[in-house]
Amino acid sequence: MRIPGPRVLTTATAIAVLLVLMPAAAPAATPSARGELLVAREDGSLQVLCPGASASAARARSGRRSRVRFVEPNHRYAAAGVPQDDLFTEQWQLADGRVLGASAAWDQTVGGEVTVAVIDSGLDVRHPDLSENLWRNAGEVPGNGVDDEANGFVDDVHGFDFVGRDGDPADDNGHGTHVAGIVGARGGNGFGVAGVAWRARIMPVKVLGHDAVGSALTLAEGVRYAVANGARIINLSVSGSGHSRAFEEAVQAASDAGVIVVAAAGNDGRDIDSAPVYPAGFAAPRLIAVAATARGGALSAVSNRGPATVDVAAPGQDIVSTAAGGGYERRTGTSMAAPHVAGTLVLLASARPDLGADGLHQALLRGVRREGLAVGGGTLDAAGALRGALGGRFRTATVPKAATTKRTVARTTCRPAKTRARRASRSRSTVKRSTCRSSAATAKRAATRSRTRA
Ligand SMILES: [Ca+2]
Ligand SMILES: [Ca+2]
Ligand SMILES: [Ca+2]
Ligand SMILES: [Ca+2]
Repeated sequence: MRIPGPRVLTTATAIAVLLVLMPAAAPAATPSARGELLVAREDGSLQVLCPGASASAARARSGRRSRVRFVEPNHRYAAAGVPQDDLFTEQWQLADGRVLGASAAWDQTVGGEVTVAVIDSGLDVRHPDLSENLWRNAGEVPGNGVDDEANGFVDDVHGFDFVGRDGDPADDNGHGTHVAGIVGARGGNGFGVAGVAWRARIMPVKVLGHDAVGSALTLAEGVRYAVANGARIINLSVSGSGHSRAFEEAVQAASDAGVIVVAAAGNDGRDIDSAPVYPAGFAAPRLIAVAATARGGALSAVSNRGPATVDVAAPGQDIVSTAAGGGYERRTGTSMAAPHVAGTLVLLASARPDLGADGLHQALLRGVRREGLAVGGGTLDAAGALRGALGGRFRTATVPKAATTKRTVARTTCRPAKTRARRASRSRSTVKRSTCRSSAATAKRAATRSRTRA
């Protein structure tokens, strides 16, 4: 009499069961398997099936291989300090630890609820990678036409629009949405990009119109609104050569109130010490002017420079971030460099909540790397700033750097069937490291456009 052995599953049955058991694909709050299945066989081999692989195709590929023991979602496990956002590997300035030291910085903190005003063209408040990180005006009731908490602005639940003069700072250009994502797109949520700070509170203040141009009036009003409503950091990714006393007084008042103002140095490719641009050229002591670097660390060709005016340089070329309408896009310019500084200030403020504006400002500037660029301070280094601010409390990651690097490039696409079959025939018992690019990520990548902006 035959005693039945342990029950084995056919590939088809196992996959069918898994498809029923697996939750519907939705933006995951935790790292997900992204639809991949891991097939374990009786001979000890493991095989990854990409999303959409049919059971019959999988069977055909497996040929005479041994029977399936079990199938499960191909779960993800991250090294500390590496977000699982699926466009993270496209964020060269964060994925490469030599640029900002992002991974080492995130081993200290990923940033808490520090309010950053993004004074710009508005913000797509429904963007899934930003909506969780929005500043909310606690006393204001939306859409009732009443200034409920009496701050002088009606229905300003998520900031204010000084162009349309209403409580809806929707972004009709895209510039502000992109800048906001660099400061603080939600990190570690399994999709899109990671901001420098993962959980900042973004206060969108719309001062630029659909053409990304604003006036001294809207800019001065926007800065005063941000200060009055609790911003600790202001990002101003704008520049112009006309000097406005009203705008300068607003920036000076912000600085006097202990708010750090981060300003783009501008994209004219020239020295601004002799012919200044503003707000970068304003004299307020808590203003940080930021030039843009390209890959490799040199100043970007478009970036302004000037050791007397410009404080730091930060990445500003080919930066992938959030786009108005829910997608992602690449942009270049000092507008993209400034928010890296603003995000780093959020990390500093989260790691050292005892520090005031001057302490944060000094920690940021002391942490820079001197690399001979035509800026007064040096190149932004988030890890360096945190190391200085935390001293002996700076934690060194337990994960070896090599492993971290390997994990960040785990974006190998599902190879064409031919390649996979060839590899499978070569080695059966080793783990196939093939992973799959989700169809959503592929679509996003296709939609990622290249643009150069002011
Ligand atoms: Ca109000
Ligand atoms: Ca209201
Ligand atoms: Ca509006
Ligand atoms: Ca994200």
